[in-house]
Amino acid sequence: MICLLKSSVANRQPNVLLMIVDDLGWNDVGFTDNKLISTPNIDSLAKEGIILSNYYVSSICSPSRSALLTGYHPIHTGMQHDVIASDEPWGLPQQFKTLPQYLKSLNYSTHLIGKWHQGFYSKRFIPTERGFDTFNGYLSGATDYYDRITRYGLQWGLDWYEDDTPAAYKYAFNHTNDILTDQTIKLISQKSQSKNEPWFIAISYQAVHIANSPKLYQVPVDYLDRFKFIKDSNIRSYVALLASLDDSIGTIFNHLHKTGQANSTLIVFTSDNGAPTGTLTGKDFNLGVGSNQPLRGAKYTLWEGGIKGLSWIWANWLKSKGTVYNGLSHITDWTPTLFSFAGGNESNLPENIDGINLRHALEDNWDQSEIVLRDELLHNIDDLWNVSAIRKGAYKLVTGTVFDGQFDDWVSRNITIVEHLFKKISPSSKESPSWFTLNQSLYELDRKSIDRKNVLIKIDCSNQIKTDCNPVKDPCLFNIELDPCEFNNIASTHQDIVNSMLTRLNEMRKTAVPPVNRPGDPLSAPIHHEGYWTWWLP
Ligand SMILES: *[C@@H]1O[C@H](CO)[C@@H](O)[C@H](O)[C@H]1NC(C)=O
Ligand SMILES: *[C@@H]1O[C@H](CO)[C@@H](O)[C@H](O)[C@H]1NC(C)=O
Ligand SMILES: *[C@@H]1O[C@H](CO)[C@@H](O)[C@H](O)[C@H]1NC(C)=O
Ligand SMILES: *[C@@H]1O[C@H](CO)[C@@H](O)[C@H](O)[C@H]1NC(C)=O
Ligand SMILES: *[C@@H]1O[C@H](CO)[C@@H](O)[C@H](O)[C@H]1NC(C)=O
Ligand SMILES: *[C@@H]1O[C@H](CO)[C@@H](O)[C@H](O)[C@H]1NC(C)=O
Ligand SMILES: [Ca+2]
Repeated sequence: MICLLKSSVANRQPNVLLMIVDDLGWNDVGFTDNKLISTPNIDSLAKEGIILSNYYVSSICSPSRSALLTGYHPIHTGMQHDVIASDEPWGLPQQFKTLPQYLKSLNYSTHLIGKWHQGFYSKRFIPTERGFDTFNGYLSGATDYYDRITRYGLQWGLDWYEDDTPAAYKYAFNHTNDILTDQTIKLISQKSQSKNEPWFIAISYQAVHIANSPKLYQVPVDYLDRFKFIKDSNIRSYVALLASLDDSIGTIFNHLHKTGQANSTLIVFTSDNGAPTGTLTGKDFNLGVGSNQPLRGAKYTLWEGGIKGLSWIWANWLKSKGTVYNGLSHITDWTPTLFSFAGGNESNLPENIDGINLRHALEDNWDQSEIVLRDELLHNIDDLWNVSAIRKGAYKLVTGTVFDGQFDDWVSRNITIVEHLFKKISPSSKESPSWFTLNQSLYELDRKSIDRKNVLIKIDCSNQIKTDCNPVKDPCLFNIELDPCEFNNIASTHQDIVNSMLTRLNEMRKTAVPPVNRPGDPLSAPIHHEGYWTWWLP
């Protein structure tokens, strides 16, 4: 009986819409119970879908996206150290099959819209050579939100492509968010004409990354005007950029609905790393005014603020909609999970893939006290920066630090907001376009779920004991379940656990491959390539 019911919902391969948000902090969405940030479209889908409350990503872009795309931990692909700078001749090694390649083997059409950041020095590394049928976006890690120009060092160059064709001029002077929304909507419309072919669209937002450093955020004027009452101009721009991101997600969801495809589409939302907070703490790098509050650390660090990701999944047919998945999960899990949702047989994935298929756990809302899919999670081992962290059950061990510990603290973003003004411009999730659609149409909405307390994943760290931790000198140990904000280093009283976790780290270190990083090459300079950042080696 149960089998029959299941097959009736899964008789068609679902479309997959993957939404990747860049540098989004834990405290930058409403569904973590933030009272000062409003992301009503994201929140309605999150609350109506399944929130992954113990989800981890890498601390920076290129490693995180490589893990998302391959299902392999960055220590196993050579992507574990730093990001790919625009002038550096390296990228995600080709021997690793990508999620779009797996999905193509199941007859999906595959599309990437937005940021790549997995290497482009040779044409072999660009999205259309790595599994995507089409690509519309930029290759580097950060770029201008309007003029399509990417700066790296002293070099400036254009960076926008349609597949492998330079297309910066065609898209110049529109805001990236508008371009990505518009392209996604066009593609979704096209797809509604060919209903039998399942599709995979990855929309990889530029928001809420900074533009070309040291320039921070660029936002359409009408959005800025909405937030006039926020005094700090960087924070005002950031909040406005978040609002435009949220609107994009609402617009895209409603377009799925209008074209009759929302019912047959699985939506996955993920951040790629924690927010950089350098601007808030007066630094001149790791710039940004995002917030990981109340978590410790920021982008680049292996503290929770750098690696605790934001993720949810929504599909109308999921029986467990409106719940929270509390099991430990990792960004590598999406490749096997989405392959499985798409009808793939796990035995066709490489045996040594690191990601775990969460499909059944998500679909059936497994009670984590009974089934533990993942008890251990390696955050990273980076022997060039001498930093590592690993999780085992509730415990987390941290060794070393990056940038001399400059981002090891708890950073609070101080938004002074006039509450009644904020309420006026910030609709609750129940007033958002996504909610309107979910509520008005026949999406089997569980009306109780949106209000249910347990869908909030608020982290409370008040009243914590603080114990010193100097991870450069000695490993620090935390009980993340009791102390999610890493205040209380319990290494000295739990030496046995420290030792066994160090042993485990060393075992994992032996399975690591050397980082594939290579130093910058002056021949990459756009001045040699008609003003574009493009592939410059065979
Ligand atoms: C993919 O399409 C081919 C050709 O139409 C077909 O033989 C094959 O069964 C399809 N594979 C899947 C997984 O649907
Ligand atoms: C790009 O900007 C032009 C001029 O303002 C506008 O007409 C057009 O609709 C914009 N395109 C998108 C995709 O927003
Ligand atoms: C998956 O593949 C294995 C090995 O080919 C096979 O034994 C198994 O029946 C397949 N499972 C499904 C659900 O098709
Ligand atoms: C990492 O450790 C090695 C060996 O102790 C040392 O030579 C190197 O300078 C360290 N690197 C950093 C970035 O601290
Ligand atoms: C936040 O800003 C207000 C007003 O400027 C100030 O009174 C308060 O001390 C600040 N709080 C923190 C934590 O910086
Ligand atoms: C979505 O599918 C369900 C059946 O699973 C159906 O009852 C509902 O009417 C569909 N909604 C829309 C908007 O097509
Ligand atoms: Ca990022």
